[in-house]
Formats: sequence, structure tokens, C-alpha cells
Amino acid sequence: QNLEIEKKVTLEKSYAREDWQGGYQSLTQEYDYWIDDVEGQIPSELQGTLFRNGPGLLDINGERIHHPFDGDGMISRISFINGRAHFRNRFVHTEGYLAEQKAGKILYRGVFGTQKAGGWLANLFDFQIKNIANTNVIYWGGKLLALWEAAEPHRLDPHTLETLGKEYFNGVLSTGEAFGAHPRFDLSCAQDGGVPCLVNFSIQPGLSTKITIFELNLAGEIIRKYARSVPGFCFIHDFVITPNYCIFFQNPVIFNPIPLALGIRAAGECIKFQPNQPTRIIVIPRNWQTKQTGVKILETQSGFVFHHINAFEVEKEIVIDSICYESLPEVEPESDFRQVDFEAQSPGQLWRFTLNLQDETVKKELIENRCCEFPTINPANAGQSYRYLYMGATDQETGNAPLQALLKIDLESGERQLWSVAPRGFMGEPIFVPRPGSTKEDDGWVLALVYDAADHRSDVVILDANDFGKGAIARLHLQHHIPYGLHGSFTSE
Ligand code: 3ON
Ligand code: FE
Repeated sequence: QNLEIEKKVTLEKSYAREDWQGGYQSLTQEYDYWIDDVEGQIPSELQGTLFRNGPGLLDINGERIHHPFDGDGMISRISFINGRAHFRNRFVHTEGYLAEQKAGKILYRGVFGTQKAGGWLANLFDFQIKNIANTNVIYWGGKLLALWEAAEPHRLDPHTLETLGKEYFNGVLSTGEAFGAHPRFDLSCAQDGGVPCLVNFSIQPGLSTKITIFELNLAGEIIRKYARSVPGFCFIHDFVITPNYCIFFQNPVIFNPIPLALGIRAAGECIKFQPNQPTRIIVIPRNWQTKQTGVKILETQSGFVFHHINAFEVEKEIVIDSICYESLPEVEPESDFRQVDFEAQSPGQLWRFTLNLQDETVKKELIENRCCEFPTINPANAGQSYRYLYMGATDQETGNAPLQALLKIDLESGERQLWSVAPRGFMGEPIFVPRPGSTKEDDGWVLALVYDAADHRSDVVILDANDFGKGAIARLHLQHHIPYGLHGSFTSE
């Protein structure tokens, strides 16, 4: 009977593996053009720039990297001006990118399994880290920054995308110090009298882990920097904020550095998920003035979280919505990520965690069973109660598969809207852009990149956030594909 079910699942697959694999080809060329091939209409009210980051190279001169998260950062910039759109892409000129392009071969070990040719001996005791600047890109304080969570940001020219160098925020960040890839934007910072601030973090793991929190003003200066130590090793990719707290999920993992030192495994391959250990939720007060240490650590059932959606305070409770996996897929040394068995891995699902800070208890409830990733909300609701969220989702209702749809959830009514690009389309991270001047939470657009296997190229899709039923109100066909990316942001400046 099991066999029969398995067969049914394969038969009803919403995609073909070869189609999906097409989105993992390198894009070596850098483009600069007006997008003329447009279906539908770009709303003239949509003005500003969508920046996207992600691995642009999946190989170095034909030598394959082991995992897409190890790929060199490439920035795409889509500018919307009076109903037209312009495209430009450019690689971040990190030291590693320049050196490897010059050498024509892999010179560095990657965090996710990429090794230098020559086996373990060539990789023995090599802890040199390649800052690949591939995870996110933000425009803040007049600076365009490409982020990678284990090192410094790279600053780029927002127009030409030329790499200007590493950013140290007037020396507040020191050489080699990390600046995370998941900043949060507090549009009304209580500590600064209601002006916006950016909150980011970095982690320095070890037997205990130092979490550093950075708060930046509108001028792009770090105005608060404070650190707290928590027991144990941490792999923390994202966090959430409320007006009074920064909240981190310490996923239950152990780290064994020996194979790393011996050159056998990369750092990411030395992390092992612990299904029988609880997840720890670290709550750090943001109130800098009181200099209180009052860090609280609450425990909940085991699970792995990369991304959070949002958090907000309700009296003595904090509500956190996150995408949680039952376990962390291990990066296998002798494997090809293009051959991954989706069905064998647990899907990311949307959960709501309610923390009671008084009795230090956590309630955990499933909101959405469908496999999902890459959530976005109206930026005005960050750290506040909210009603709508949008995210990438699978076409099929159950199990794990590539993202092929956008899912909107109304947390109040429970209503769902799904827009799918299956079978030949593959969905990237959506970004919600509010309609200028509107205060209605879902009044705006959802922008995303879709890889279309039929033409081996990518489309920028624009949906009316209020009504996915209309389908894409505009579909902008690029002249080429963009490899599956990670994160990006929109700026109306
Ligand atoms: O935790 C320690 C400290 C640290 C900062 C050790 C460590 C080596 C693991 C580490 C470095 C972490 C890094 C460099 C993480 C980079 C992560 C990255 C580039 C991407 C993560 C993406 C996550 C998701 C969920 C992507 C999903 C993608 C899809 C659904 C489809 O494309
Ligand atoms: Fe992320």
C-alpha cells in the first residue's frame, strides 16, 4: 500500500526535476537594459527599485560548487519608473570572487560543502572564510549593502551596482566582524521618539555564543551596539523584533569541528540537528538605557527555524510567527543538491509561538500545513500585530517540493489565496510593496521573480496584493534567467 501511495505522489508531481534544475545554472553575463517584453501593465504608482541577491554562480569555471548557499553573490536591480522597468545585474566584487575568477578555479572552502580540489589534504586546517555577500541586499541610510551573515557587508553603488568596498559604519564594525543578513526595520522606534531604525544582529558561536545587536539610524550610523552571551552553540539565521525585544530561536543542533579541521567536511556539514532536544527561544530586551541583562530563555518542542515572519507584544505575551521544519536537512558531503529527494525532507510550515514571559511557557500552534518559505508582510506592521502575510509555497498541498506558488494568508479570517505557476514556473521570495499613501494593510503589490523553465528565463511578476485571483497584473520577461535567489528588498527612494 505504501508503494502505491508513493507511486501516486510521483505521478502527481507538479514539476519535472529537469525543469527545476534549470534554475541552478550559473549566470555569468552582466546585463543592463529596459524590459520591453511585458504582459499586462506595470502600475504607474509603483515607483522605486527592487533589489535582489542570491548565488549567481553555481560553478567556478566549470568546477561545481557543492551547495547553492556557497555561490557568489549577484545583485539584480529592477527599477520601476513611470510604468516602465529597467534591469541590471552585477556580481559583488568580493576578494574571493575576484581571486577565483582570476585563477579560474575554486580557491576557498565554502560553509556549505564546497571544497578545494585535491581532497582532504588540500583542505586540511584551512579555516579561511570566503565572504560571498550572497544572502540579502538592503538600501539604508543612502547605502546599498550586500549582506552575508558570517562577515562584513559590502557596499555597492545603488545605480551602477559597482562594488565600493566593505562597510564598517565609521569603525563601529571591526575587521572580520559579522553583520547578519536579516535586518529588521522598526518604522517607529520608541527609544528614538518614533523615528525609524534598522535592527540587525550577528552571532559568534562557540561553547557559548555571543549575540551582538546593532541598531542603526536613518543616516546609516550604528547608534546602539550591545552583546549578550547565551550558553551553547548557535546557528541563527534570522530573528524578530518587537518594540521592546529582540527574539532569537536557538535551534537544537550540535557542532563537531573535527571533520572541519581535518579538511573532510565544511562547517555547515558539521552541524547536526538534535530532534530530542528542545528549541530555546532567547528574548533579549532592546531597552538600551537601562542596560539590563534580563535575557530570558524559554523552551519549546524541537524544530528548526530559518525564517520568521513577524512578532508582536500582547500584554505579557509575545506572539511570533515562523516557518519551522521538523528537522534540518543535513548537507551531505558526497551528494549533488540537484538530485535532492524533496519528499524525504520535512516541509517548512507556518507556526505561531506564543510566549508567556511571566510563567515562561510557550504555546505552539500550526497555522499552515502547506510547505512554504520566504515570507513577507507590509513593512508598516513589523513588530506590530498584523493581519496579512505572503510567502512562497508549493503547488501541492502536502509534502515537500520546490516553491511554485504564492500564498496569501489572512490571519484574521483564515482565508487563503494561492497563485501557482506550476508546472514549469518556480517561485522566488515575494516582496510586499505598499501603495503610496494607502494605510490599508493589503493595499499594494507583491513582486517576485519566477524562473520559467519553458523558456529558460526569469520573469518579474507583479500581483495585486489584495486579490491574487486576478493572477499577475504584469509579467515582465527578462532576456535571460536569474539563478534561484535568496533575499531582497524594495526601496521607493
Ligand atoms: O552558526 C555558526 C555561525 C555562522 C554565522 C556556524 C556557521 C558556519 C553555520 C555560520 C554561517 C552561516 C551562514 C554563512 C549561513 C548562510 C546561509 C545562507 C546563505 C542561506 C540560507 C537560506 C535559507 C533558506 C531556508 C533557503 C531556502 C531556499 C529555498 C526554499 C529555495 O531556493
Ligand atoms: Fe534568509
